[in-house]
Amino acid sequence: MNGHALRKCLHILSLLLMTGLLFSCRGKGTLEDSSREGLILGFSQIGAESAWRKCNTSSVKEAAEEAGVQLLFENAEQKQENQIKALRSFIVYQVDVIAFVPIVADGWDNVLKEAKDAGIPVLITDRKINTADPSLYAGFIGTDSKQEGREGARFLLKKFAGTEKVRIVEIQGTEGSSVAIGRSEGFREELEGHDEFEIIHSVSGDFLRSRGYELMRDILKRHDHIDVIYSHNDGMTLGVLDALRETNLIPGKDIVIVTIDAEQAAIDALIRGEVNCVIECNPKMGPAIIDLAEKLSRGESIPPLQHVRETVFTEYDDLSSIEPRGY
Ligand code: GZL
Repeated sequence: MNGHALRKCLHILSLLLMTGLLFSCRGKGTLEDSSREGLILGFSQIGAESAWRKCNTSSVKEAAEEAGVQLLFENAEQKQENQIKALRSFIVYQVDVIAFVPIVADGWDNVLKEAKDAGIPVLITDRKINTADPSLYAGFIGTDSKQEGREGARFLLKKFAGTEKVRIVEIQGTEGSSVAIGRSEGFREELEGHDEFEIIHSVSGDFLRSRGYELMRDILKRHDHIDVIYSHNDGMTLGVLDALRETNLIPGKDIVIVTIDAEQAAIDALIRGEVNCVIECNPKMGPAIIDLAEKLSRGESIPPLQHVRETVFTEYDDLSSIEPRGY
């Protein structure tokens, strides 16, 4: 048997074992009886691509532990197909509630129909999905990415008031993700009618620091005059700063930088003057997710859409009072 066939068999065997084990430790008889332990929540996380994501994961795990919720946690390693497999395994296991971060906005209807048919409520968190059937999930809690984009544009409108020409480079997040779409749309909507602002280059860095670095080196070869970098997350911004350190350009002065997430490293860069505006995107939604999951497990309805509280930090603020970010 060649290596590929062996890997295939092992994969199938592991899936059967997982399903078998899951059934054996749950057993049909225990699903209904009162001896069953508390809420069982299946959670599919997209990966660990940024400090923000790692904090988001910790927040969910800590909140589940605090609440005595049995958490089945799956890391999809940036692949939608892994998330779909995870959701299907949660359905087989007959969890009480499913929660997940959809890495991209499209392609969820089929698996959500399977969850609905199995009578398992689904909570969507952090990123949104596109679907023609809103009955496929119980509700959403996460960040308002369009508002984040608007805030970035508002800062630039203030910073460059009266300037004739402002050349902007946009480094976007994961293509097809609701947050990259929202941050692009909100930013552009706010700049509408201000023709002095021109987006001269827009490219996806997939929320990764390494891509931010590689892209910035390439962009500097293509454009000899850049006024602003608008980066969809701090991880990519740190890569941009890595690249700028290899030049004689002074970040925050020669090139204005707007970034989103508000991880500690970005706040530190703001305090050093290397970054000009940091828009908070709050990853600490674990307690709210657990609270909503518990409501769903009791058959209660939840709000269809909830945005977490977020703020903006800029060079115009008193930066000495910013609380440690914790991520
Ligand atoms: C935003 C979240 C994004 C963060 C990135 O809600 O989905 O994903 O901005 C993370 O840091 O990778």
